[in-house]
Amino acid sequence: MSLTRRSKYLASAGAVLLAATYLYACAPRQKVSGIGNLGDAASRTYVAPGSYDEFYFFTSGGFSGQVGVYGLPSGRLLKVLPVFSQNAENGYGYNSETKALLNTSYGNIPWDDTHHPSLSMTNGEHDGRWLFINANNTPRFARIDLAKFETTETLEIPNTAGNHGAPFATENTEYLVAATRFSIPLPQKDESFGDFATKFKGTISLVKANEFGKMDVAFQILMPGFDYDLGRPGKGPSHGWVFFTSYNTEQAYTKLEVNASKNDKDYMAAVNWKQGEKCVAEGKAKTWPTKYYHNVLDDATHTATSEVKTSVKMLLPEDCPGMVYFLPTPKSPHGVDVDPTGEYIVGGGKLATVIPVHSFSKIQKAIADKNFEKDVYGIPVVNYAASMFCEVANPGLGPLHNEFDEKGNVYTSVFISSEIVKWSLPGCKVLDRVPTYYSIGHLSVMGGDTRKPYGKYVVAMNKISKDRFLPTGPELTQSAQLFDISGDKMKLLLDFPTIGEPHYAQGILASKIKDNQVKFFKLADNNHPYVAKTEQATGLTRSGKTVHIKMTAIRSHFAPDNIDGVQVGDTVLFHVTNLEQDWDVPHGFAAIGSFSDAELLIMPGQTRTLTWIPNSPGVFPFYCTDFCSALHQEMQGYVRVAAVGSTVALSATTSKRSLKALEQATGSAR
Ligand code: RUQ
Ligand code: CUA
Repeated sequence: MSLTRRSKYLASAGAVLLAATYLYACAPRQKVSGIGNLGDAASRTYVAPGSYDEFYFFTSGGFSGQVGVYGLPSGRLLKVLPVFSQNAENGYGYNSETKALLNTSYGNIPWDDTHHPSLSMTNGEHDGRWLFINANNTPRFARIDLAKFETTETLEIPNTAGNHGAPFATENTEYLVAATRFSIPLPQKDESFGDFATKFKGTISLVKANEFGKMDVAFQILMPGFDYDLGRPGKGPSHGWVFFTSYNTEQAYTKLEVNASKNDKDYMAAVNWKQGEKCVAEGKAKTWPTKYYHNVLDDATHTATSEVKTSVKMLLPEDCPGMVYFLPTPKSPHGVDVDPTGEYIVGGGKLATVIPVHSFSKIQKAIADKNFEKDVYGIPVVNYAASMFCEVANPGLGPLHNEFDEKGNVYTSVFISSEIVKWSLPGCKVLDRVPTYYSIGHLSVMGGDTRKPYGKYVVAMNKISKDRFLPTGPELTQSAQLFDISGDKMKLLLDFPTIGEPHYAQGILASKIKDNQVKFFKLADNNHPYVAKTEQATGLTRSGKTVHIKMTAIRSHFAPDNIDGVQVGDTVLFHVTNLEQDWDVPHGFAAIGSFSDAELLIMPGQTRTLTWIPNSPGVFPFYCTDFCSALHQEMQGYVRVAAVGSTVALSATTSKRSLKALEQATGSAR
């Protein structure tokens, strides 16, 4: 990692801790740490050829806008899923079928920053239906269907800037929660920086997510102008609540590294969303005009369309008493995590020297007793001592995030001292610590955010990989490290590189996903307006300067494969349907000089469209880009392009004779 990037992190930690950072984060490397026996580590992560990993592990791609899918414990990369980015591997976001998934009120955005994967839940356990993830820069949520490993729905979050504390799922995926990182004038307008404290606001959003195609903002809560960082819904007894950390309760708007680090404690917001629901039902929310996009990929047409929404329900805390409280929390808190029992709410403080643990039952009692220190913008602030269960001492420097195992242990990532600290709940005693290489951000225990963690492994997601891998120019690979947590002592098993920056990740038992896979799309159900379900149904039509070509692909030819009558400047739309009805037989399609969509990758039973605009006369080839059979290299064709005004009629042919030969050949090649 470059010094610039390193100094960004350091700056946030403040100058005082700088020396310590260098001392710890750059401590001389041990080759292997915490492992008694290397052979044992190797065998623990060895997944023999032909065998499967026990877990799927979904990593955020960070600034790549994607999601990485790994197998654990091997650390093998299985797939890169495009979400908030165009993807050159499968044409996502380039072709006209998927482009709309990137639509926003700001326009079509080809690339964003993803942070927190969140698996859908039933009864507080991962159910394997969907994975959600946020776009941080232009606030959005996405739904990834885990039967297809495909992004199928995106929703813009209005009245928000910096969609960081998101999208964490409640116990039955009733809601995904979100909070603004950057407070802004709301409704957005031109205000002076000096009016930050009075005119700038934050929001908390509750987003309906439990039904495909119906994702929407249920309601928003207008909050004081702090920076809200991360959130976690309650579980069990605390189900119905969600907790958000905030920093910059100083409400600084310049040089935050100094000006937002003054208060000894900031606040954690405790939000009773069931109370919010009630107030909305009683008509206490205001209707705020706004504009945001909802984009859905239709199952039958394989095409995404956009809908523009024009208002949200906004709740003001003063109109809904009992909905929002603040819990003082030391110091510039970052992570907040709720333990599997739902009783303990664990904060992380970037500049804290302890790990603060709030107790849900104590919070409830303090609220009932009105045990408040004061009000902040009309929101009651619970007495620190009244909600505090314990402060874990000796947690390392800069505790950030916590995950849980099935045995009552907590694993805390500690950024500045670059380690994982294991401690007990309710004991609040540090039990073990292990160094990470280097500068850990998030960490993830298998099932570690659920009511029933699987345990077994914790993965450290590190900000710096420095000398751990072969160098690759100015930017080194991002990295994760797998630790065994089955015994008393954590043991490092494996380093593995990751795609993009792995902010957070979630591991789920493979058995919850692998048997539900869609193997191909049913051709009979394909309702794309330009589908051709047989070669007889292919054809060409011209309307003005636009030429539609309905085309099919099957091992190993296109129909038609000779196209005549196209003219310079025509917009040629190749609608290619993959006729295969078998698992793992995509076909590719590329036409020379296609400058807008470039290529297609078409799944069995699916239709995709390539836009092609010839700018000179000639005869131009197209071909299949995915090695699909012994005669893949024969899977090709030509378009003949005449000058404007030519009298050559639009026509298409597929040579019957060669077709037969090819069918026989590919049949035997299968
Ligand atoms: S957080 S910088 Cu998930 Cu620790 Cu984003
Ligand atoms: Cu189809 Cu190669």
